[in-house]
Amino acid sequence: MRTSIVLSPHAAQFEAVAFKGDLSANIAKIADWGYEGVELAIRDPWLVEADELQRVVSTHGLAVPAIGTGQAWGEEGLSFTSDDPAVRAAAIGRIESHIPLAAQLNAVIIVGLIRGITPRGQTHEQSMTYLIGALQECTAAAAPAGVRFALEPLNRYETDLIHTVSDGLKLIERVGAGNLGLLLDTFHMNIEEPLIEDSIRACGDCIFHFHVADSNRWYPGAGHLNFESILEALFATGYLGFVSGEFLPLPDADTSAERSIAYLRQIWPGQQGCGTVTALREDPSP
Ligand code: LER
Ligand code: MN
Repeated sequence: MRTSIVLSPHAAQFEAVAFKGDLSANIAKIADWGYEGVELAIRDPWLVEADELQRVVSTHGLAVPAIGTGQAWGEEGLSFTSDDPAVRAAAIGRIESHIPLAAQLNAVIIVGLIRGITPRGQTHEQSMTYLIGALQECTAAAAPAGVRFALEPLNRYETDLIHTVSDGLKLIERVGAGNLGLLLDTFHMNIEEPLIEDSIRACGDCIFHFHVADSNRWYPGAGHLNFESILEALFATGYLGFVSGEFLPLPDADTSAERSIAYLRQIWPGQQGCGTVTALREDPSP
């Protein structure tokens, strides 16, 4: 298993990101704890200096498996499904501006909340038409650079568009691009999927990235999800990517990051020491 954890190189409002800012210091800590990768949450690629970023991650031997883009919605309101054509064009432009950085870092680009929420007075089908068009445009722009996109099903409390693996797989079919797959997030899956493991199995080779958080969005091991069987199902699909921690920085960022990797390594299928899983489960209360 290769593990990564989400880091935003700049300030960000989204809460389930353990590390924000102070790039060098955070990357050094993440590498020291044994992570092999760092997932970057970037609002606008113009905010980061790509060569310096690459230098810092390479110095610490870390890969960058994915770039998260949702801050452009959360902090600027950019959306693929806005009823304002200028906002839709800006969202597409912003996502396309991630392509050179993603190519340089060999990272997948995440499509989460940049898809937006259906505005009042617009039909769901109209939003889906806009979403499909935006994804067709972005995937076509990225294909020559070999860059891939991972669409993340999100729970119903965050958006009305694409909640489940089934929704995601249907969307991929309608977009019709080979460089579009899914990002599965155990936090959202716990809310939306009938059975997480079955939904993972249904994806086959469409899983381009994977987020882990427990049922309460704390680090894995702090809630009631069965990560032994979830990871077993994930790797049975042939998934070779990263298991990326996206959880609340509780009881604090460092503790959550350390407990997450310790727990995941204990339960890794085929690894010795599965009998100690119970001992690693700790009371998550601060
Ligand atoms: C982002 O990866 C995510 O999981 C969402 O909850 C963001 O809103
Ligand atoms: Mn996620």
